[in-house]
Amino acid sequence: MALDFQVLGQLQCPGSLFKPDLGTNIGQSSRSRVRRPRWLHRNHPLYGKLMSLNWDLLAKQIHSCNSFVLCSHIRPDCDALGSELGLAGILDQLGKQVRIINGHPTPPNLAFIDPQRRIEVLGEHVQAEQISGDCFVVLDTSAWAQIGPMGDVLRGFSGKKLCIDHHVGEDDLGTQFFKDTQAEATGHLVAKLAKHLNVPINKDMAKALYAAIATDTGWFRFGSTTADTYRVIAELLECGAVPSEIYGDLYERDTLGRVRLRGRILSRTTAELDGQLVYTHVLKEDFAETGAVSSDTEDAINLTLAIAGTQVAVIFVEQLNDPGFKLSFRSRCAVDCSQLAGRFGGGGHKAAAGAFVKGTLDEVQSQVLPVVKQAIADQS
Ligand SMILES: [Mn+2]
Repeated sequence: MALDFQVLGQLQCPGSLFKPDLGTNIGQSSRSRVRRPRWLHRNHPLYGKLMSLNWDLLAKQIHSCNSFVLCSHIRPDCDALGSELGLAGILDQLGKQVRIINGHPTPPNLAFIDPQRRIEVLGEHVQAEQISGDCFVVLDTSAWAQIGPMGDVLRGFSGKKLCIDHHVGEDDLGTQFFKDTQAEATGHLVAKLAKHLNVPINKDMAKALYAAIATDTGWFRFGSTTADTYRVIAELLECGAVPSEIYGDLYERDTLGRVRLRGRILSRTTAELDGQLVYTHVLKEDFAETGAVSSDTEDAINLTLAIAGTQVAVIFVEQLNDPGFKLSFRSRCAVDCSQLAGRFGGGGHKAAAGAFVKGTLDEVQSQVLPVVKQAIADQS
């Protein structure tokens, strides 16, 4: 995963992967972490040799088990789902039994990644007490909070426990860690694992792993993208991944209503302070008039970030049930959105946050916009 929700992921994924150069932990347990010397940057010719995850140990662990339970994080994204499906494909070919069980369902817009619908949901397709196996593998997270309802299953699991991930930092999950925090996506690690195990990547696996890597790198534009990214992507193309199909499945499935709502949001965009502050709004009646639904406003604010010079963006979305507006803040500068949102009883992260304010559009805007303008003035 990149962060809590997709929007944040887009903004913060590279940052979360590149914490200060304090050394990175690779393979095995947290007790045997390998420290990366400062001179050994990712592009150094010796990097791959010296810092590679302990593939032999991981391969050995996999060979020693017969039945597997795979799980990833809540609010699963393409890297979570694609890594699970890729690893399941590897295990299938090794003749192992595999179940993929997540704490949260696959979002409908990502269902294309799992055409055989083999990903199960705890409490929906399977109950905790029905889950057993020789080996539990956590993918694309190392944090209890992100494992969600599957956490109790992991705690109570009596077999081997492994974690394959690329996130910096980890909780004591009671797993052996196989991590490469320089990797741009867990999907890349799974593709490498296939190589180490000498298992061919079939078309379905290639599609799942391509989607994992493409989305976690913001379609190959984040700072986490490397020459090695393109190398593994080239291999996935040779194994049958079709980028135009995957892109279409991900980004060309909007409803007419969503597109029309987007038109209204864009046409109402207002800029102030020489374009540093950009804001727009959605009214209750927009939903019925365009045919959009409330989730269609989810990433609308990011459209306004495309305008050159935008430092802070705010969207005011009138709520269907509460008499007021949901605010979303985005910052591309020193302005801290969590502080802005906090002024109105909300919260979030530095680059993205939200709040709810009661009142009409005029009332809400006249409360909120001066505070935002002041914050922009204070940081310059
Ligand atoms: Mn990821």
